[in-house]
Amino acid sequence: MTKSEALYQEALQVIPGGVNSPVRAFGSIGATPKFIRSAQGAYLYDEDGMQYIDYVGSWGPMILGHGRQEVLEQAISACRRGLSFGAATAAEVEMAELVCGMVPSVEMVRMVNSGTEAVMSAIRVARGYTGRNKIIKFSGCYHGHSDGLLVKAGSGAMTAGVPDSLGVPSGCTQDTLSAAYNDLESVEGIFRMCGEEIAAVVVEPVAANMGVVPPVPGFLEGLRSLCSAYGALLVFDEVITGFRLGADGAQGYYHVAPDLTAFGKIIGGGMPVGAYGGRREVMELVAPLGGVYQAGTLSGNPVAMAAGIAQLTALKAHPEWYQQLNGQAERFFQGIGAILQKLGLPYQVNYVGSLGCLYFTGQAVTDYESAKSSDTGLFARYCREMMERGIYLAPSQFEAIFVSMAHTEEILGRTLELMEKCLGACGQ
Ligand code: HOZ
Repeated sequence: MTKSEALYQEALQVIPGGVNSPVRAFGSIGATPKFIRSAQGAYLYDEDGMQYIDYVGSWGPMILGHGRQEVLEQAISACRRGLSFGAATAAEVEMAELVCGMVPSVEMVRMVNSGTEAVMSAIRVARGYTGRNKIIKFSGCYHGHSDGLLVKAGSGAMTAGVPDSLGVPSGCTQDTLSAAYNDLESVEGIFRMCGEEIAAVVVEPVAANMGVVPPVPGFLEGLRSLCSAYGALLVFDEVITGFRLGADGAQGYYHVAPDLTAFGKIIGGGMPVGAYGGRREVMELVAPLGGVYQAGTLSGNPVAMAAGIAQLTALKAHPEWYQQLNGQAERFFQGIGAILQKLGLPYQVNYVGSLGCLYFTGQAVTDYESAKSSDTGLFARYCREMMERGIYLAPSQFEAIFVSMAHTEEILGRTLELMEKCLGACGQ
């Protein structure tokens, strides 16, 4: 028995499913989790000393690669000054100025501890601002695990086949309306029906929790127009795309400005962080300025702020890094396409910037329904093969491949070679 297997057996006794977040259980690919001991650059190392090229990157934040010196040093020196004060710090001001400076639609920002909290709070603000209750979300988009948003959710909920969770009172979801991603008409239909009651449209500008589904041209622009026409707020969930597609996230990439944006993960350089922000007149509703209550002892935690500031400062100072990363990732994803062509496999590769997904379906993937057409059994086999060869992929068809700055051409090339072998093996 490997150390990972032994740890998993132990974990099963005391942690539900042996893990602290469902996707990590590897259940959907018929495997057991690798217990990770350390990480450096593009690599993860498990408790058995196995090395893996990491395409999860802690589900997004490790855009610079693991163990970046400038991030570690700032975090360690912040640790020495104190782990938590539950009081205002200069670092919070610096972080807020950085975020507002990098993302033009964000004039004020509030730090929280996770993406879940960020989206949940942004929606509360939207409801407080508009005085309305209903929200529109999209099937297959995942916005964390708050009650009102676990409706046709992507990510782990989709993998586990339970996109609506037990334990969520129907009262909590009665104001959550679902539309189809990339289908503006489905949104227009809802607005026509009850436009005066809609507080917000919340969307992942690139859906990255049902694999990776880019918005079709006009979709985000259409949402913007509908929200403006009906007096609803447009909320972008940029937990995955923020500071990843570019310094100004998906909203800069697609040139569509939301009213509110939720951030997560990447904003803390790997520490537990989230944030939400947007137009000043809207954010001024947040307590103690306004009547929308939201609070947290660990919000703006000094260690998290230090790591996040270091990462964002580096990204801000090097806009060319995004060009480099996106270019490299594009060649990688095109390389996957070339392998599929060579092997005569009809599968689909979707990508935007350094986010991508290989779907085991012959159908173009543009929404939840088409994403679900992927053969998850085949994905499971492929994923296990890759893992055995030292490539660490998210153990779910419905998560993204994350490429980081630490993935050199050589590493990406080596991955493609192994991928060709695995896809060849799976096709037989
Ligand atoms: N919600 C994350 C994927 N989109 C999974 C987080 C985790 O398991 O760490």
